Amino acid sequence: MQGDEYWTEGVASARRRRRSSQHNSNESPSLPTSRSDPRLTSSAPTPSRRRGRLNPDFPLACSPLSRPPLRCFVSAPAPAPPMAAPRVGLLYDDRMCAHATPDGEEHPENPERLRAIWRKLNAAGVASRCVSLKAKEAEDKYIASVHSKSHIKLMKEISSKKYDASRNKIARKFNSIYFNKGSSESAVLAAGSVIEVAEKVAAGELSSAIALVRPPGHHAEHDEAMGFCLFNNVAVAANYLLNERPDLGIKKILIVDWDVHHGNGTQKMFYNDPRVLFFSVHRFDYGSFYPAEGDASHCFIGEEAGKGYNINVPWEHGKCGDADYIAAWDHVLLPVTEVFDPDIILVSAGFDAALGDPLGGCCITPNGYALLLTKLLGFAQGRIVMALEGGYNLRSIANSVCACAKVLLGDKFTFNAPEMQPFESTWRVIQAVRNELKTCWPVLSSKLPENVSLSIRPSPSELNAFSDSESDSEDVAELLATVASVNVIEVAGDAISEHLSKMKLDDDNLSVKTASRCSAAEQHLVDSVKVQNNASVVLTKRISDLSLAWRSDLSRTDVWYASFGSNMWRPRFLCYVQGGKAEGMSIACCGSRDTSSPKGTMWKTVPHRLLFGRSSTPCWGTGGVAFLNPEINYNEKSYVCMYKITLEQFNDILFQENRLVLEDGKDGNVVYPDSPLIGSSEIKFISTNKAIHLEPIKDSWYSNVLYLGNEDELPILTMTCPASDIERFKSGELPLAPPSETYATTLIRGLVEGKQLDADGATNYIIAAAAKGP
Ligand code: Q9C
Ligand code: ZN
Repeated sequence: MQGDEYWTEGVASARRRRRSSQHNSNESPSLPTSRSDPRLTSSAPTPSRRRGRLNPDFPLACSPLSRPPLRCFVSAPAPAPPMAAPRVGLLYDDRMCAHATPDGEEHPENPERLRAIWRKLNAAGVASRCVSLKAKEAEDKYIASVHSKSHIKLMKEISSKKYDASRNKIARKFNSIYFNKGSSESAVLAAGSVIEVAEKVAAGELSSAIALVRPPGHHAEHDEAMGFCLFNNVAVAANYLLNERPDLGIKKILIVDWDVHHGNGTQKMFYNDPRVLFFSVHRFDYGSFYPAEGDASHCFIGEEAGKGYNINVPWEHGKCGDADYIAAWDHVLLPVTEVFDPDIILVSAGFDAALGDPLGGCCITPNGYALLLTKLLGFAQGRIVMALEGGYNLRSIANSVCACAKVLLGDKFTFNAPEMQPFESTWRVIQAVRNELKTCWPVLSSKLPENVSLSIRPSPSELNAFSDSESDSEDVAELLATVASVNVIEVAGDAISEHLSKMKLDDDNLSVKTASRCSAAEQHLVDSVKVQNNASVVLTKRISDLSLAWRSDLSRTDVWYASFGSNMWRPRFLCYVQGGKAEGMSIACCGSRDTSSPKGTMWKTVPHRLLFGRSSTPCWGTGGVAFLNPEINYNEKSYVCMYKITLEQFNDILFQENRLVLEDGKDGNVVYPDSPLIGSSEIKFISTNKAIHLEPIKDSWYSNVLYLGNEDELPILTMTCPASDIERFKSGELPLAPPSETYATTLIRGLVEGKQLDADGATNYIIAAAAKGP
């Protein structure tokens, strides 16, 4: 089996079947893509033929790179015999909602988290398919296997009357902890509940189980509450199985901690214990991400007998998604798990790496979680216990848990490889982890194929420090390798569909969605979460320049922003306002400070020539991007879609277009430039001079703001290259190139959905512009 790619035939063929129909439905019939039009891609390398998605011979969830073969793992769904449906335990109990902030202050770790998940599981008809379980208190002696006597005493007494006066003060002594009168009971129930389900799964009474518990546990240390965690629920349950229940035959436990934060508590509790393989994948951000201790690094591999039984995969940044996690699974976790051969798997299942989470910043989709879990089901005879840890976007956690529950219930999934690849830093991290552990786990000692290093997208920082290294990017696009991801159609949440219909989008859009990109639909979903969940709004962006006066000044002036490129497609434009990615985009936008929707939309044609120059972009890969020749040319007629937005928002779009928004690495904060590029005086200058060249960003591609006239007394502005660049395009100093397939598709979608042209007309319009040059 070693070195083979394997999966069950049933899954494989179901996937193959789904993939072919999926591919057809991927393109709406009225929208031709450049894929169907060779004229658009003839001179740019087209990676699509090489994508696993289009190649029925490539196993999904595997890198399509064929030499040398990478080991890929796709496991069977539930191993239950055909007649017997898996018995999936689902533990939910109101009593764990008692733990809340003492005076009703907003907090991301609040009781609504459990209720939102529970409501979703019921609405989706999932809860009724599970074996319902109620919470159970943990006995002190079990908690004592990981916590000090004094810690147990304090946690159990903190809610009592005698602490009424000192409770808050004690909470403040801990890091990120609150207590109220319900905390003690909730904490004891959370730990006891994970014991309860773990015991039933270990005993074979249940096939697998989900414990919806709070407070979470993985940050809690031997003698300390921390990071919203009071008792380390998963660690308590693991020790219970190992120490208290030899009768159940559990000798080796794998703990998979996919919460976005490092499971510091759990790591310490089993650091020299070879019976427990602790695997944590988390944001590390070079040591700055919570809990911001160095021991989250990959160098911490365990000690003494436990050496090699602690595995950290520490992301360097906060943008990881399905493809990155799947790469960590395929190239670290699963090979080791196969050798370790656990008797049961406990998942510290935080969902704060989910798309839309206000604390995590990552973008795992429900489908992504479904595949991560599916891959685990192939081990330990499918004995999996999921215990909730973090996860703070109510909608995201509800959909993600629901997807996981369906996986455990054995629902058939179709996994579809996406266009997204892991970040370059993901390969760097994975390679470093393998290196560190290869003496302990020889299965990790093979070198990752060199080509893997090309199946990457650039790092976020490289993208920020906008470089013009076209040849590298071409290689990347050349090898647009689908290192793996999924599209679990069946898992598409009802809430999403519900939302889609509200957004007047066809439900079929769901089938267009691929998991590792934040599709427009998902972005809408995230938007609505922001609107509905005030806590999320506050936490989503902690921007350092809130107080800057220019923002409030410019928020009172409206302008029309005229887009001639991909922003003509509204969902893509909205990414610049609300943040995130629309379908086809390989990197997410941070959005504007003010995320309000445009106050108006209007189409026009302008007397400027559209051209496609440069040869690759961070977002769209190989191929040119649209520019408007700043010179008026009455023989030309270019379409622009205008959005009425504030001048503040226009500046935020300029910042994003020119990659001036930085991330400070901590908690996903973004830092905008502290002064505007276009203030009121620049507006005045523009309306007389028709254009302004932005000297501070003269080397950026869109350093030229053009004035295209007025519409209801507001200036129409666009951003393009300076006239000097047009000369360089003409001389050949700067390359001209047709748009990439995805970019062209986006432009065409904009024009078609904006009702400016029909599909053929739009395709021809783009082709003609690409052919003419400046
Ligand atoms: N700058 C869990 O997800 N954040 N805990 C503190 C201080 C604490 C997260 C931020 C995050 C704790 C279970
Ligand atoms: Zn967390």
